Amino acid sequence: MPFSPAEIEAGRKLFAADWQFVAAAGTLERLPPMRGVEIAFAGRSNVGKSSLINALTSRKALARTSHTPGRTQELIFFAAAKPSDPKPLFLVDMPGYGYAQAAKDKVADWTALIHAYLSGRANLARVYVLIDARHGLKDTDEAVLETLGVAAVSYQVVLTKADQVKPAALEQTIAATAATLSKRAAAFPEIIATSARTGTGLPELRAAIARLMKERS
Ligand SMILES: Nc1nc2c(ncn2[C@@H]2O[C@H](COP(=O)(O)OP(=O)(O)OP(=O)(O)O)[C@@H](O)[C@H]2O)c(=O)[nH]1
Ligand SMILES: [Mg+2]
Repeated sequence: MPFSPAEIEAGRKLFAADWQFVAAAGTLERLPPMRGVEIAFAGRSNVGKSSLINALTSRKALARTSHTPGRTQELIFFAAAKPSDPKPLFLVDMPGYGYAQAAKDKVADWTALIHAYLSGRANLARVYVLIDARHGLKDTDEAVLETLGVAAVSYQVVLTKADQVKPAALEQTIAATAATLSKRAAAFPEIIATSARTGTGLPELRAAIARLMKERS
């Protein structure tokens, strides 16, 4: 899905807005009303979800990040401050899954919340499933892909921390991940490799989201 210069520019513009915190929900009951278009960022704990949202929106600390896993503990909703927009775009930062060190009941609560949100949100237009470029797909990722597939929610895999691997290894991980995804109908076949640190892949990811918004308008 190569992007035209016009699409790259549309992505840049979409994300040049003034992004703001809107809501946080630690339980399903506290979710904000369904409105506009939501795009969620899911992935294992510490994969770089919050960092990617900050990089996409060019905000250093919009989403809270940490080098220790388990930083994001609620579903966090962000929106561009454009009050007149009839179909606003919301970015949703999710708690991480697969965090072995956290208390068992907390992990169970987060996992239940993640799966319930991902399978029951009518205005969830796409999920970006983040995978660490150093590690590739894990079993806990497959469980999330399964949930998304059953719920027929379209999703795309984004590799994170691409700055931490050599180009040849990155190509290998992309190929192996694409092979696994080819069996999954709800998965986008293309994989975007990103780095929140260097900015690799960010213009393409912004353009992909702008394309989705255009399709939805
Ligand atoms: N080298 C490198 N480090 C990154 C990148 N993105 C995130 N990190 C680091 O990875 C760690 C975790 O980042 P977060 O953005 O907090 O990860 P998260 O997925 O939101 O984690 P939880 O909220 O705990 O699930 C931090 O130390 C970041 O600095 C990247 O592109 N490159
Ligand atoms: Mg986080």
